[in-house]
Amino acid sequence: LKLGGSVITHKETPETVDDDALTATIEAIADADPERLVLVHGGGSFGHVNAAERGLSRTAGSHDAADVWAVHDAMRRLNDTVLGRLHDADVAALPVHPLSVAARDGAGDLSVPPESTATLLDEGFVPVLHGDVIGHAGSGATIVSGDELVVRLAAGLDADRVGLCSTVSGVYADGEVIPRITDFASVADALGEADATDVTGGMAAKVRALLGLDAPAHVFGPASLSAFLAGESAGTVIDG
Ligand code: IP8
Repeated sequence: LKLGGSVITHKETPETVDDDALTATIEAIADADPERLVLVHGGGSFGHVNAAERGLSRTAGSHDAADVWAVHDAMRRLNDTVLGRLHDADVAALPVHPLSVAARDGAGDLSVPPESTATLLDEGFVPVLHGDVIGHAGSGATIVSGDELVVRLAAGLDADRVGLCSTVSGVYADGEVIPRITDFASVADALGEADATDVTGGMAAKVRALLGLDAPAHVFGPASLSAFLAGESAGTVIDG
């Protein structure tokens, strides 16, 4: 389950957690008490400002440890807050920091070795990853987004289901949430495709990546989180 940064932070105020939204989200997770759950959260008002100030993106890296640390530190502090709240709700959460496990090769391809997350999961813990900075061959360190981590981990862990909880209720076409997407061609027009150039994590790229997974992915808003955790369909189901 990916929790979008805009769900758990106030996006317009730097480094501010949205307390009410985070509490509601964690209550939904604690109440559902799923048998196996991996969480990934985005940055929202954490991480992105530092990344922009220091010129870091998924492709533009830095060899300056101070740049890399500034972004990681912001994301780690948000992760600490999320972890603390999960513990308060008796969820057995433990952090997995992508900086320490993931990397990009010289072509920019991401690898997220799943062993650490898989073992924690098998042992009954709830691993919690986050958007981060990671080593990038030839470029120092670059940003990895929560969405990228979800796609890689879902494949690496052979996930049954994937959930992407953000502030939108699903994937939209003509002002309506599309209930189900089974192939890209049927939604390309609605998503305003320009996929080859879409490196910033737009919806077209997201849908395409999720269609490539074996597991169905649900894209939904916070109001549908409990339904998703209960095994029901939520928002748009992307199932290639
Ligand atoms: O919000 C944040 O992850 P995202 C990544 O999922 C940063 O894009 C800026 C460290």
